[in-house]
Amino acid sequence: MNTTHPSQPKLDHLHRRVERIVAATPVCDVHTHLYDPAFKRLLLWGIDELLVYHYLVAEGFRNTDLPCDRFWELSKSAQADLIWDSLFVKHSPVSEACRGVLTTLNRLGLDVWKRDLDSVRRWFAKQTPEAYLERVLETARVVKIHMTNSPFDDLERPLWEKGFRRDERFVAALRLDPLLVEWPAAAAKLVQWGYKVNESVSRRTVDQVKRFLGDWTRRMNARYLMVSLPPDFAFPAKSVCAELLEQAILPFCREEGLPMALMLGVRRAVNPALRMAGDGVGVSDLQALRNLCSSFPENRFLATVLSLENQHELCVLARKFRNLHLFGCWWFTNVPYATEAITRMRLELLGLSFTAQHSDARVLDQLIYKWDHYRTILIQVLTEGYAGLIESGWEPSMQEMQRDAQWLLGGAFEHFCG
Ligand code: RAT
Ligand code: ZN
Repeated sequence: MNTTHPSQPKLDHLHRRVERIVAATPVCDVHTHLYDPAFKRLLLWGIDELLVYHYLVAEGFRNTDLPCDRFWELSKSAQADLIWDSLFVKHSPVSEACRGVLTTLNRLGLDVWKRDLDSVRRWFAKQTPEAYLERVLETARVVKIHMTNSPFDDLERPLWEKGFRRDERFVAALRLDPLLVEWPAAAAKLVQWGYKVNESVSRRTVDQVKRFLGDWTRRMNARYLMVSLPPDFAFPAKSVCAELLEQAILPFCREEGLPMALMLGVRRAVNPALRMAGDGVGVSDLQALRNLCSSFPENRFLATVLSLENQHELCVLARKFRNLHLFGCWWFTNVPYATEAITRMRLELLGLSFTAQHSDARVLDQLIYKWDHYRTILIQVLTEGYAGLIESGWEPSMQEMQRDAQWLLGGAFEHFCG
């Protein structure tokens, strides 16, 4: 009987093996804010974009007395200078978002230790968007990118309406926040676009919203629909959000066979002066998600939660409902402290039936660090999981480990979405 604890050399060997496998496994990134290159300037990249990422802006404001308004009046490169100075020069850049910039530059072969922002800028000035895209995808080993696409976004809508040649690596996801959380302003837009809705959730409104969803799903070839919701989201409820979800969106998803992604727990504009950096988090009442999963077994729900406090309850919920698929460690939980705990908890409670991570990248280059840092965590957690199996007398083969890594990094998601 082979039940002894694996020896240290055996554990080291296992770790190296898992490391090689996870490093080589291509990622299907299930949620980002990146755009198909046809959107030109909407696909952000380069050092200044990296430095003015809203995760860093929030941290930068903690180290300066500059009034918020003055910061927003500055040019992008002046904002980037300020952030560089306050977060990288005056203090060691140990936060996850700061370290991310360094990992990215380091993996691209730049000498970050020189602390020379000008030379970094000169390096980026020599890159072309086309070649740089290939380089980043190759370095990050990302093969498919899900975008976040909103018909309510005035910058992206015109190109969708005009049509363009798609890059097949960039997959669309239809984002519906304004429709569900900014009614009746969204109703006014729909009317303007020729959908005859009224402010109440009437039969006609429901039909017209479904027509709107159909038009945009087809136009984008969207893989799933998605919304982010505040902690007090309730279902069922006498709210436009709950009623539109029940009467228009979920029936549409059922008819079209599309999953609905729910991102729960964001408190928007906690500090509006920080603009995009001003959103916060709250603990969600997951009773709403439970009600959705049990009332609509024919619907498939993708879910992620922002609050650390909700993670365990979410895992247990996923054990009860196979129409619920968990994905990623979202935003404020995308720090090693949390990703390690969340990934381990999911693995121990759900086995491999979840999608380990999404990058949420807003700047192309961030794919490099977000996946580099997460792979390190996944290697650690998987190694421990396999060590436990070995201790129980079950030695996983190389092929089995490769299969598992593929599953966690996109395979399970593709399977769930159908
Ligand atoms: O992570 C982020 O960049 C946030 O600003 C949000 O975009 C969040 O991920 C979302 O999709 O709402
Ligand atoms: Zn996002």
